Amino acid sequence: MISFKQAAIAAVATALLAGYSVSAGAVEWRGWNIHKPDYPNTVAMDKFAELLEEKSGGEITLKMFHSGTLGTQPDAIEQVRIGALEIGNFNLGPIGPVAPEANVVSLPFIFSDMDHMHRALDGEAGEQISAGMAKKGLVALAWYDSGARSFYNSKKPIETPADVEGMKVRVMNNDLYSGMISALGGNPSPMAFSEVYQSLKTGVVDGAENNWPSYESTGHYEVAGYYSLSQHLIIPECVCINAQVWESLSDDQKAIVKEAARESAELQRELWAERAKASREKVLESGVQFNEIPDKSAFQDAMKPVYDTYLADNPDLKPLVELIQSSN
Ligand code: GTR
Repeated sequence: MISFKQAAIAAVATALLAGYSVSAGAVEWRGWNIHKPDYPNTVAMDKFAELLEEKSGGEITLKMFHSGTLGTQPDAIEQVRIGALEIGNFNLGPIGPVAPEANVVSLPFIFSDMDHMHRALDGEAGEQISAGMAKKGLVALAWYDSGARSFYNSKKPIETPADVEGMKVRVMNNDLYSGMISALGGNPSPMAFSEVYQSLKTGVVDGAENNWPSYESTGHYEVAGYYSLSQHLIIPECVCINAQVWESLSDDQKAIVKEAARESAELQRELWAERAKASREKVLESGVQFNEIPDKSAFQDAMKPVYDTYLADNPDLKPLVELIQSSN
C-alpha cells in the first residue's frame, strides 16, 4: 500500500499535469456552486472547503466559486466530468441527461416526501445512482437537500393540470422536465437558472418551478406572484468530485474528503430546513398568493408518458424505479 506522502506526491504530479494551481506538497481544487453567498449550499460548501483544509493538514485546499460565476450548471457538470474543475455542488436534475441512473430522481412524484427521498438515497437506490454517476466521471461524496419543487407563475393559481394548459414554463435542461410540462398541456422552455428572472419579468415565460429557497433567493417571487404547492419533484443534490482526481487519492485522503463532505451535508440539511421556512414566510409576507393542491392525483396520473419515455429509453432501469417506489 502506498503511504499518504507518496499518494500526496502522486496527487501533486497529477495536479501539475492537469495544470491545477499547486504549491509544494499541496493541491488546490476549484469548486462550482450556483447559489448566492448566504444560501444553505453556499455556506455548506464553504464549510466543506474549511474541513478539507483542516483535516488534510493543508494538503488539500478548495477554492469555491459561488453564484454560478464559472458558468451554467450543465457546463459545470461537463467541466467536472473532464477534470477542468474538480468539485461541484450539483442538482441531480441536470446530471440526469448524462447519467440515466441519476435521472430516476427526476421522474415526477417518484418520492412521496423528503423522508422517502432520504431513505432511497441512503440505501441501495443511492448506491446504484452513485455507481451510474461514477461511470460518467462524477463521484458523489455526499447528498444535499433541495426540498420539493412546485409551480409558480405570473398569471394565476395552478389547481388542476388544465391550469397549466398553454402556459410557457421554464424548466431545467432535461427532457424529462420538458415531457412533464408537455404532459400537462404547457409549453416547456429549457433555460439556464440565471436567465429565469428576466424571462419571467419580460413575459418570455409565464412561470417556472422550484423550491421555496430558490424562489425567494432569486427574486422570482417579485415577478411571478402565484406559488402553487404541487411538490412534483423532490430532487437531491450532490457534492461531486471528478472521478480521476478521486482515484488519484490515497485511501486516507479519500476518507478525509468523504468525511468533510458528509459533515458539510449535515450542516446543509440543518440550514436547509431553516431556510425553507424562512423563505416561505418572507415571500408570503411580501404578498405572494399561495395555494395548496390537496389532491394531486390528476397531476400524478398525467405523468404516465414521462415514465413511459424513461422506461422505453432505459428498460434496464425498471428495477431501480420499482425499488424506489417500493420503499415508499
Ligand atoms: C435550484 C438548484 C440549482 C438549480 C436551480 C434551477 O433549486 O439548487 O442547482 O438546479 O434550482 O432551477 O436551475
